[in-house]
Amino acid sequence: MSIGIYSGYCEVVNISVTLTMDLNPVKTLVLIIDAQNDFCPGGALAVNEGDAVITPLNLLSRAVVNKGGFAAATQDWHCAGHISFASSHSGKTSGDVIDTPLVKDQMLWPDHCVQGTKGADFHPDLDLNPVSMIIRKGFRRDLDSYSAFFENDRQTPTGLEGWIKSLKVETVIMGGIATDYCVFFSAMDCIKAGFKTIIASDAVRGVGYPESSIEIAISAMKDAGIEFRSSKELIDVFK
Ligand code: VGL
Ligand code: ZN
Repeated sequence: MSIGIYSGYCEVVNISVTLTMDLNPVKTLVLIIDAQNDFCPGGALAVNEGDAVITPLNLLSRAVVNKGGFAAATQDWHCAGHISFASSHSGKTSGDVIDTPLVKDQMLWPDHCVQGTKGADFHPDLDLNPVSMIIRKGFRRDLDSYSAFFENDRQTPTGLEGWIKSLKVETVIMGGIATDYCVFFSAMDCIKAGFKTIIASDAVRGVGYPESSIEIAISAMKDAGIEFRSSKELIDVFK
């Protein structure tokens, strides 16, 4: 009798795991966030092991696109003198936080991802062949953008949401840089827009400033219903 109850419980657990990973590739998008030179070792805003996201993202986007799904990439794309650069504000240094006319609590950064520079290019090993949409953000001088969906005034759209919805995509698998900034804001906007949102857990790396920002971002994403899966686990679904 008790064995019967126990096996019933196991079945329920198994079913819920299967359902979570039952992804329709045709309704799935891999969204690659800011896999650019300036966020990788040697770059202007280098993130520890930033380049480690490239291989799992290449494998994921290829696997999903081969099964009829989609891949898109964001590109941080600032003009020289951008408002998010500490160098644009006298007496300020990167890591300082200021209020700007459009954004309260804007963090200041070293000059990075300046349009047309090598730092703004995608990492040379990133496979752009499966990528059918590149969305550039943060190109207005007076407005920064962390999220792939809305700029830092939280109301100016990038247009990505409409593109994704027009493709009837339901699930977005996300990875890239930085876990605690552009990935975080993108993933939070993504789930808010109604997409099932999954982070490829081994395909993200974070800035880690201020202290604990990566851990805080991950727990806030989990609280919001965003799932975390290894890229291998995700790729296996599309085999
Ligand atoms: C990013 C800081 C400034 C990011 C972009 O890609 O996470 N972080 N610009
Ligand atoms: Zn930026």
